[in-house]
Amino acid sequence: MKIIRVLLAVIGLALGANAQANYALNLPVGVTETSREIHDLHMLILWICVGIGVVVYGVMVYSIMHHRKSKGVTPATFHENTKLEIVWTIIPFLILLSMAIPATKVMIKTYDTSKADMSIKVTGYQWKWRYTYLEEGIDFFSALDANSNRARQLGAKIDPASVDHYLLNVDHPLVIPVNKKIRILITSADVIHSWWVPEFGWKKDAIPGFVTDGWVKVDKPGIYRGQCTELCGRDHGFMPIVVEAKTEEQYKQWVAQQTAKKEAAAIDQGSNLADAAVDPAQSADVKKN
Ligand SMILES: [Cu+2]
Repeated sequence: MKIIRVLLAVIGLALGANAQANYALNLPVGVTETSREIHDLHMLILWICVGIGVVVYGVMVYSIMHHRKSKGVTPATFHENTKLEIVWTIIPFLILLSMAIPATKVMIKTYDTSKADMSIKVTGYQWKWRYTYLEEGIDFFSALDANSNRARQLGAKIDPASVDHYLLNVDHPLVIPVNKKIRILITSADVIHSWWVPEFGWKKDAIPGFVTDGWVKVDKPGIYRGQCTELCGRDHGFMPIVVEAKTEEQYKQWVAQQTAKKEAAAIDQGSNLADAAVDPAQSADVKKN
């Protein structure tokens, strides 16, 4: 009866896990068209495998039960049955075909980064991400947020459970508009990293000297979290990814804010340079040096 207790415990765990929002046994459905297609493909292949399992184990168990020696059954002695061999070659071939065709279709679609509305370059660093918006000229680093960073320090007397999205929050999230095809170019400035947001359905390695690409078209606004998923050194576990999908209107406002900030910073720097140029004390210092 121990086995029944173990089985019940496993079922209980599975049900309990399902109740928790951030942990599920199955592949997430995700928030993009391709992530949903990948999920459907996963379910289709799972059910095909379940079907094969039921048939194969069914035949096996039936044969063991009904053709056993104790019942006085004697083994058949035939050799090479051409008809049977053709059948058991054709059936698996058809099954493989029924999985390969939809899988290839989805794969071709996920790799097709053409006709994108905009492009963002993602560069992995030890241990943060850099996002460069190729059209808008926005460029910033995205690192672990200060609260998580404080709580993770050795000897920090902060309960990680008290930190909002512990180790899954950043200072500057990647902001994208919804319903736009965004081409994401991924590379690295040092070692191999990997950019992964589970809700998008794919992940891509960030390789120094190479640019890999993928695309997303998110259909509902929200915050989607991910992590670096290629062991990249000491702080690999501390370079999360946060993507904020905004409506087009909100996205435009965000771009305007970022551009204004950048211009203000440029003017600031420009006036500092101008000040330095006209400041006689400073120019005298420069001459002395
Ligand atoms: Cu990493």
